[in-house]
Amino acid sequence: MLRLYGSAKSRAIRVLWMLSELGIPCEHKDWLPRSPETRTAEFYALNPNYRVPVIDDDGFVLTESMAINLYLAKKHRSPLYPSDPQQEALAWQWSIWEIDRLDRQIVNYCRHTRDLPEGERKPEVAEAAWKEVVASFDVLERALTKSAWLAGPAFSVADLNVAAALYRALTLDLSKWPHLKAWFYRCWERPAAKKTRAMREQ
Ligand SMILES: N[C@@H](CCC(=O)N[C@@H](CS)C(=O)NCC(=O)O)C(=O)O
Repeated sequence: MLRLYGSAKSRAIRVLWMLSELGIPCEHKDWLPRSPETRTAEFYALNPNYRVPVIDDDGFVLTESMAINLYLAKKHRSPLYPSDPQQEALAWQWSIWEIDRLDRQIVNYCRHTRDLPEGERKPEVAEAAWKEVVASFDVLERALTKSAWLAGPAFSVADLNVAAALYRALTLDLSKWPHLKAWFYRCWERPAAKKTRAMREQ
């Protein structure tokens, strides 16, 4: 059976959402980032970066949330994985783009405005991060003005990967980006997304 390492309170939420879309059971190692379980020699053997999520698919070990979701959707011949090569490439493009342009930026913004204890927050980090988040939201707004979904005519792994990575944006005011906002809530209204969100917020 597929084993997933990583709590819903981590980037593993992306993989949990995908597994729920695919209806695949998994043995869930519900471990928090930096927890003692992720600091063992056994975990190092799985991921020498000491990070979650990691999957072990009958001996095939894979790290990186975006790669894991692309792999799972493709392996299980899901309609979420575009069959058209150009739409497939767009799914890779948006997944890689998110990691580069938004992944840490949105975390840094939220950490330094509300998640960290007040004394540890650095306004200059929040400000720099927000500038990058705004630029990336503008990019998404532009793309979603032209098309309802990121990679083809329907919801796909591209939408899941980007929307899931933007979990923290559920508490942000997105009204400056109406197409992004509508797309984002369409994604998070999916039953699999709601189920996964509940795992994180329980
Ligand atoms: N690019 C990686 C990032 C993984 C990552 O940074 N995971 C965090 C939790 S969300 C972690 O395990 N951090 C542990 C640490 O900082 O030592 C992915 O998308 O899977």
